[in-house]
Amino acid sequence: MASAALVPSAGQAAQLPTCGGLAAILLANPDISAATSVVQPAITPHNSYCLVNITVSALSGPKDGYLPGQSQQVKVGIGLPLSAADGGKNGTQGDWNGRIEDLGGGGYAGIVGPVTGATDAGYAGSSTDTGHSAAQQGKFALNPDNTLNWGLIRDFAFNGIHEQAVWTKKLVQMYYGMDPIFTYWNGCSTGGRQGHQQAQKYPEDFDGILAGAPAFNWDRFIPSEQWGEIAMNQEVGAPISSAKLDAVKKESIKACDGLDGITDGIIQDPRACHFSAKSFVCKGIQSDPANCLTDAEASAVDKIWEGPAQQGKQLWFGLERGTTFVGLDGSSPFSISTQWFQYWVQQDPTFDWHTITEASFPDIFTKSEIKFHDVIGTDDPDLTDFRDHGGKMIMYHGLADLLIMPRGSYNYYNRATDRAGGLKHVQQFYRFFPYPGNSHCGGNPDQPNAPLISGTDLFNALVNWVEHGVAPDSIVAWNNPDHTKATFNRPICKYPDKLVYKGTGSNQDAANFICQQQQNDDFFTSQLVVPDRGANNGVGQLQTLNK
Ligand SMILES: [Ca+2]
Repeated sequence: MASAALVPSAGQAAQLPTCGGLAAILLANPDISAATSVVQPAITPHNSYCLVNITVSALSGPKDGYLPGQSQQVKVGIGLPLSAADGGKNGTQGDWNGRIEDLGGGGYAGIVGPVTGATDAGYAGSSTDTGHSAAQQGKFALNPDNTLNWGLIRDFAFNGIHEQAVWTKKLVQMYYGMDPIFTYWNGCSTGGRQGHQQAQKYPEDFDGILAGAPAFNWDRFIPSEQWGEIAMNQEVGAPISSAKLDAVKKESIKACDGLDGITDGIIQDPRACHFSAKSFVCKGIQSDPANCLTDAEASAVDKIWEGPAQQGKQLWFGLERGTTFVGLDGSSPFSISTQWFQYWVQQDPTFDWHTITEASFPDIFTKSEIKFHDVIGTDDPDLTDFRDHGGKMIMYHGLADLLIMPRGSYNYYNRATDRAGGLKHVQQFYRFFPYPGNSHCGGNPDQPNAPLISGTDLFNALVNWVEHGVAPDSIVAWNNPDHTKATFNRPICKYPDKLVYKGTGSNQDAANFICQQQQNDDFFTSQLVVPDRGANNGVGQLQTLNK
């Protein structure tokens, strides 16, 4: 449950430090190696707030996994709505609404992002670079002698976000003289993995977690991001042209749009779509060769959709049909997975991914899993402590995500369901909202009628669940961020509930749909993957949703 609020008396409030005074107090702490604290002026559309930048250096040297003489350098930026002492007056204390909203990162992190998304709404909010600079991309993990820097890896995987949570809370206590009433996490992609990491490893830290398109299962999905390039290299000898990939993507949407009963340009559940690129092979002289595929190209595209497998057993998931190939299967591979192979798995900056074949892929996939599952897999399905703490978590994922395979989210959610004792138990504290036709963390370029992920609406639903006990069964979404310009709005149903058209009225209006409650997921058996060799903690075993 949330910490009890302690409202400072007038006398206490008078003794609280101003923003400018926080840095000196912070620098007296031996774990803080750098600190600044400066009031940021209001610049339209942002309110004025106090920005505290700190560097946490609580760990150092070989005993903590760093190089000799190297110390932890976790940078955290913390935004604090102005306290009463700094002239704030519109909230629980000054301009502060009494709550924290910590914000997640993207990719390999490395950036202290803006915090005005939190402060403008009255929240104290923060962001961390997780201990390294974005300029290094994935290279930070490898020391000059090609050994792994486990200190920096652990900072990226979990220490950085924990320090972010701890120090944001400390700053709130210092600046406002009271504990936060409620504490939230909000992140997508890497931020979605970080949210799950908090729930799994630091279950007391947050009352509510919003986690989108999570980059969990990191040790398995990151190498799988390169699978398409490996398949194209082997089957075709080069990347397939973007025009051809675009054409076969459009064909897959056309083929599978109607499976859900409504021809609206949206594939409601791409797991129902089994369109094969072989039906898009050029047929004689009538075909336009730029608008169809060779046999070899069709074989590669089917492999991209099916995902990597070993002797017929699924290792990980592929891109969903209807998803653009430009993120992972362009003229050059996705840099996060290329660097993953070079700097993490092989520990060899000269490693050339072209040497990986379809046949050797399972070995390098397994190597990734064995080396990094425990540090960054972030797929522990046991959320008991988070549940017992009173935590609530909402996960969402666009079903046309061009970078992170949505079936990884179904897979984790099903494992968490099994561990929690069944659907009705897991839904008490953890709900999943799959967004048809949406891309990575939002957007719907290929299925433009698809109602969009709204981080704001999802976050508000989370707050309502945490603070008022209203568990969301559905979230209404629009296909334009400006709702007055939207042509479609639909409810997004919590998984595994089904969107059902009532049979009368416009099928572009949310009012004419219901979310039909389901006790089971018809497509679940298609999500099985081979057992997780990193931890052997239940992945791939048939689990029972229907308890
Ligand atoms: Ca449809």
